[in-house]
Amino acid sequence: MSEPKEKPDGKTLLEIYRRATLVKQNDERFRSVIKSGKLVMPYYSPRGQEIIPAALSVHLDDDDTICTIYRGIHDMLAKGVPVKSLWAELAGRVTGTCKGKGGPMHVTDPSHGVMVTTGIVGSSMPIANGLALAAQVRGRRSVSVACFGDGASNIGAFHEALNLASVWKLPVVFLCQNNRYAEHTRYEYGTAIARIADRASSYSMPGIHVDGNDPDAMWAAAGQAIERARAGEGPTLIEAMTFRFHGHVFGDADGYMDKAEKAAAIECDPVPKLRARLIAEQLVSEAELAALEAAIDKEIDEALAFALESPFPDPVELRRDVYAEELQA
Ligand SMILES: Cc1ncc(C[n+]2csc(CCOP(=O)(O)OP(=O)(O)O)c2C)c(N)n1
Ligand SMILES: [Mg+2]
Repeated sequence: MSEPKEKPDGKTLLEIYRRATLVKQNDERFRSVIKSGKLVMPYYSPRGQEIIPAALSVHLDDDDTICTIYRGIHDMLAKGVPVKSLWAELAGRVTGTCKGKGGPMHVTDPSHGVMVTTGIVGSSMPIANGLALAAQVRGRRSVSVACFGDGASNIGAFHEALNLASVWKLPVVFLCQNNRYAEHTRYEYGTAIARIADRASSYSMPGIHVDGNDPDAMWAAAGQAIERARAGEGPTLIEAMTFRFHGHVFGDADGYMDKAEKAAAIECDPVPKLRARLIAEQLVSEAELAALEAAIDKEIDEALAFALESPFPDPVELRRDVYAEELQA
């Protein structure tokens, strides 16, 4: 597939920055709150990967769906899950998107198209196919996006899902966020092929290998794949190259990561890089960006307070929304 040539306009670029900054600031606060002991939970930082969902989600609306993974807070925030209900859910409170019953590993918010978050590596893809099939059967124009990591592309479900999506021309985008590590395993140790995007040819669909930290390239790649899906032409595999700034899970000492490679990636942090570009291209002033960032911080302050003040679900909720009504005692 040829490199897309189109670029986002100034307004879209600013919106990509807003979404990426929300993810970055939210992540920084989350890690400090966990460190302080105010909240206790497993946390998988998406820091470093912000541009991918920010540049993807500006093409999507609430009817479009995503299925994401434990490291999917960036995907959820960019897709529009309200910060307050996200924090409440992660803290297991009744005011969360799933009334506190999903918790950090299973956030779901259908009103904003976040249909499932899963800790089972590879399982976002067949579920995304199901949502795409539903849209196809109902004649809707919505697109389904499966977010997953590089490690997940070695799971059987990846191959099964790509094959079926291609055979049925499903309106689905397979978005692999290649952050170079699967848990503690470097990419080269676990994956036989240099580019995951090349696997698309086995399933007769376009494969796009893109710098996921480049907002222009990521926006164009996502737009091309989404347009193809909406036009009924079938799925696309996007491999978005990025880097995970922290260890696999909060508290992981990350001694297995290449220190020089990590330092170089942090040096090229895509969020401040985009910030500098917005100013250099005179799309926005320093003061306007400072105001935007302060407003995001305030939103996060309020979300934290809201989550901490909210009650845990009543024990009676344990079985509610779990079994079909008729089967409840
Ligand atoms: C089916 C399955 N196998 C193994 C695991 C253990 N596990 C959790 S995360 C992970 C690594 C996945 O890496 P990748 O797909 O690259 O995603 P990333 O965490 O880098 O975003 C593994 C192997 C799991 N959760 N599910
Ligand atoms: Mg990975």
